[in-house]
Amino acid sequence: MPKTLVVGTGNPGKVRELALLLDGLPWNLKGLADLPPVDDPIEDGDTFEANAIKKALYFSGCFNLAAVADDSGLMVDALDGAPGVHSARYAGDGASDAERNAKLLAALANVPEERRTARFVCCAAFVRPGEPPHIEMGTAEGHILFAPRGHAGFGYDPLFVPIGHSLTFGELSPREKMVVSHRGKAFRKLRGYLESL
Ligand code: ITT
Repeated sequence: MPKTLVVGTGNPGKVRELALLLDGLPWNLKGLADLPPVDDPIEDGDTFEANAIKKALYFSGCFNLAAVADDSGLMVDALDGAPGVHSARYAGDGASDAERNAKLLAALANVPEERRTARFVCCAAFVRPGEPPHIEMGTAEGHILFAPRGHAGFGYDPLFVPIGHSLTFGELSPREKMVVSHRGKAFRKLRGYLESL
């Protein structure tokens, strides 16, 4: 009988990507929408690793099941790595993706193209009840445009062009994005670990 794996994210964009990345594993995937409602985890760590582990431990504990979670964000060199671990709340609680993107463009208004380098970072964490967490990292290097392009994906995708591409993450198909994305890289490694268990 397949074991159950909680996919611990409340972000619908991540839910779609993790469904693709974890498809076909011998685990019965359960999203938070398929489970009894629980409070949001507290994400007060200073690093992607700390927050990913907190989320996976929290959801594993809530349901007494194995759980995966991801903590991720965009690090912009000209902003000393901001928004970083604060990417989700960069424009305040309850702000939209469009508001966060507008705030990022305003912060970079005077930054020329050659200094608009950035990277997405993802830490994927897996926790089984009673076992230590297992984490995997992935990064995607690229640069930030002067205006959004494309409606695929979520978050900062319309502003981010991965290195070696001319299209943004918002213009690439979900599968094309996964080939080069931070989340694709982290979860392909985690997938290998899950297959080895
Ligand atoms: P969960 O904690 O419920 O998973 P969240 O959106 O709060 O959802 P994070 O704390 O990891 O997740 O915040 C990550 C933010 O970084 C996310 O809300 C986006 O704004 C941004 N981000 C992360 N990965 C991204 C991606 O692939 N494309 C665009 N933006 C991304």
